[in-house]
Amino acid sequence: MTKKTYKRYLITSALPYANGPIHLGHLAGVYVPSDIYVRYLRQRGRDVVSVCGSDEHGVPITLKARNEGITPQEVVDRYHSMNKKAFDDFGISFDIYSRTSNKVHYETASEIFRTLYEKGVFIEKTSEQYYDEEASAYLADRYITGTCPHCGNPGAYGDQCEQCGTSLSPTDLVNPVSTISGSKPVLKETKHWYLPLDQYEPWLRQWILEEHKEWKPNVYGQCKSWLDQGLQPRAVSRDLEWGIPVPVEGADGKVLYVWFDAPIGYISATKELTPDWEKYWKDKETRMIHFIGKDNIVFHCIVFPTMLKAEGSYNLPDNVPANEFLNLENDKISTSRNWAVWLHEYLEDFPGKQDVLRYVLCANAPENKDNDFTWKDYQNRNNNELVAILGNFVNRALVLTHKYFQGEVPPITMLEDSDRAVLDEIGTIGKAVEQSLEQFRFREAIKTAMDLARLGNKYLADTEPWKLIKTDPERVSTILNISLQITANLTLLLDPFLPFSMEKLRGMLRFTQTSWELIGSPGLLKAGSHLEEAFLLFEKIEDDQIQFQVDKLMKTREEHEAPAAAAPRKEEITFDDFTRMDMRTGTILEAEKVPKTKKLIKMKVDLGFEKRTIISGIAEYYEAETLPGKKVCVLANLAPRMIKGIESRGMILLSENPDGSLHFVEPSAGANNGSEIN
Ligand code: B3M
Ligand code: ZN
Repeated sequence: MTKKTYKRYLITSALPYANGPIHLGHLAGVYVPSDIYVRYLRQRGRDVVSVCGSDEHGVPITLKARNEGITPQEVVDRYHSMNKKAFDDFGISFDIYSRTSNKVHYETASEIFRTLYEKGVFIEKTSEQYYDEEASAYLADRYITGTCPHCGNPGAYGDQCEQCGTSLSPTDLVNPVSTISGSKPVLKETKHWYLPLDQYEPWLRQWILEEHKEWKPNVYGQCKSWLDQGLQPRAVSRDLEWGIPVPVEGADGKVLYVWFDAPIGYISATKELTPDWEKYWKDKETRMIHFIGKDNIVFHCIVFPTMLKAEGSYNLPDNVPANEFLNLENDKISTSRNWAVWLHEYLEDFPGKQDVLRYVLCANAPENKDNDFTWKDYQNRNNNELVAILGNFVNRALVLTHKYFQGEVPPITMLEDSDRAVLDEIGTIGKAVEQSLEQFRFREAIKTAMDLARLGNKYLADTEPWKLIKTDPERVSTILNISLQITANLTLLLDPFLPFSMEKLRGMLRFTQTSWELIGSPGLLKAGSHLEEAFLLFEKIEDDQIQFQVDKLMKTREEHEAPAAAAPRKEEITFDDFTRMDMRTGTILEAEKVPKTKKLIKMKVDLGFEKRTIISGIAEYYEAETLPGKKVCVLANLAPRMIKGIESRGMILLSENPDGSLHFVEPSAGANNGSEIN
């Protein structure tokens, strides 16, 4: 466990899908924390390797290719180079940014699959899966959509409902539809290989729940809930064209499931980086840590460890400090709605301000719960913290030294008790930051590190060298020496968080050391050494720059939402098509919330000729108690559907606003129950 001392570290960061650019949610959740941690370890002189790369398989990539009419390879080539550059631009200092279309990755993933296959780990099973007869293709994961059986979301995917977060398999969907052709799929037999997670459950319980109680509560809790629900064998192959072919006999047209090959990408990347890769993966004295977002927890804590355990020769992760999600201006970040701040666009609008974003995303990281990024908060943290606290302090220390001592570090003439207290405090802050970083508490770490700049400001305000210079220049010499020592310590302490700015600051100080162990040691800057000219590390961000960003987002919202509400978006139908719908007026007699669901209300509706049970996803907008007596319009000849074990017969007509809110379509007074609507 954590108390053990390790010889070396292997840090992995989730491999982003190469189907789109990186946005600030990715950065905040995974890459800023992993980079801070890696830079910190390097400063401590640890043997550390940081690996990442593009995840180039999976349905999201083929869907993107299909939408744009290009090949999957063209998609991944485009986004691999774009994302590699974005990470580089933001100082995310991976030792390697690889990709899962590499030869070495194909070999590594195939080899691990074959080892498990030969060990008899997999279960081979033939089952019925949805098949699109028009497209002649099996429909896995996101190739199929339908209604979520848990929350009634009509746009749930075959692998997950994004509305309620439940993980699904295609056969769970109500009214499944192929996303390739839009047709209704049929069930057809196919053979796949399954990883029997259920057999590993006792071991997983012991390993996670007993031996890794130190994992973050959000991670531990999610694992516990998976384990408590009972694990099922999980298919690790798919009937798809894009992916790594299943490397055994009789597997034509089948590829490895993307979540089988992607985490192996960490291994392949290490192989590509160094011939010494095995010591990072197999030597017990290496500590492996996975940085990921919360949607990847099950794969990194349960599935991948089971694969590694079954293989037998690899290390398991010692910790998986997953973060929650970052929202943007109170709304979920969404690629399809373009509700995001893309890294490349940020840099166009704020050139040179990588550290500001790194700072804000760390200070406000979604460490234990989802969090919100707002441009206002970005501006405030820049102006009130980076400019007013950090920038202001180091600038005063440097400028005053230039002014009173021609840019030469003045000596300490005599230390007063208050000076000693300040010098001691540097070491104390250093230790506290170290503690926070070791426990993956990055928000706490950056806040404490900034306390050193706060201390510097307070020291200058208390000692007022600008007043003393006329009467007691010797005292000012000590004060500025101490202020410059604080500044040098800041470069050490803040380097993991603000690497670009600290490099500049080291330049101004002509200070070249970076070792973490030096924090708090006396005399980092030698008296008599010369400083470079001072310039401002941070600059104020004005209201109009922030307004520009907010307006840009608001414009996006209008573009994506208003037209969807206004323009007709279904194809023309004939009058006959219309008359096939048997629509009636009715009255709600009874209504009650369906237990354990967020949205569903079960109603009994009087249609005159009969009373029907109908389930509707309206609980977020209407209280069940208020519904009896309400007149409604009902599509009466809709095929019955089982929802949460209840048969729903018919559909109540609702209008949906662009914000998703639902409103009853109500017949006016005088309409009887059961009257036809036409
Ligand atoms: N590409 C999923 C994601 O971006 C996936 C991570 C793979 S890590 C091995 O959320
Ligand atoms: Zn759902």
